[in-house]
Amino acid sequence: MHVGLMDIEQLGFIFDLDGVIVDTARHHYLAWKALAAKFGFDLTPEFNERLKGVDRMNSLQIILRAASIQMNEEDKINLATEKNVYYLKSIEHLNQTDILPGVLDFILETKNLNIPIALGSASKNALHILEKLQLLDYFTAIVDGNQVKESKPDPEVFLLGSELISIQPNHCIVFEDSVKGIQAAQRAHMHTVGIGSLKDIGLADLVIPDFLSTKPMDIVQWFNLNKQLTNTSF
Ligand code: B16
Ligand code: MG
Repeated sequence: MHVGLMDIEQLGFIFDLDGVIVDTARHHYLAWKALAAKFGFDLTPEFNERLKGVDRMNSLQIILRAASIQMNEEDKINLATEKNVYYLKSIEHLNQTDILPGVLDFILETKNLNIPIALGSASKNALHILEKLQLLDYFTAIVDGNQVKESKPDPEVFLLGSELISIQPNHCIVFEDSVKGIQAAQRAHMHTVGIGSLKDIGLADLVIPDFLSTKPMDIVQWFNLNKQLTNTSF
């Protein structure tokens, strides 16, 4: 299929961070699990799927509700801070070798195609993590948990990303590992690529297991094919 330069220039890629670029999703899980164990709640991997992509305070709220625990605001803030201290300690030695397989090449090739790249993460630690991974320079725009009021599945984080890279939402492709993140992107009228298994992330428009066997050009061609098939404002 022929893909014209104009087609590429109209697209923008928006990456989630935790679970897409780096496996910090596992560290978030272990930190919450340790905290929940303190009040006798067994936080399983299945339950953890509900926390992925959700900001810190809302994640705590979901756990407390499931454990039937009521708490005042001050105690909640202290618990969330405790979780973050645990989390930051566990990612202390994070470095460029922790970037998930295929991601660095995918980002480099995206840059070579002149497709603008934004980050759309719920994390307030995103800048710190991108710095550790030495990835900061590749992003045209970075939107994280410090800039938005609403947590995914609200579309705010992705809409701001699209605005900052000056690409209209329906020409943005979001790479996400969480159900809440895919819902946020869909509410923003963006196209979604789920990273993971069909079982966990099947509501995405396209699901890939990782970035090893997919190239940015494959995504551009997928976008153009869908545009032709649906003949809409895709
Ligand atoms: P923090 P993402 C999200 O990042 C994580 O998926 C979620 O598990 C975490 O609670 C949230 O960030 C907040 O992170 O405590 O570092 O501010 O997946 O949107 O990049
Ligand atoms: Mg994620």
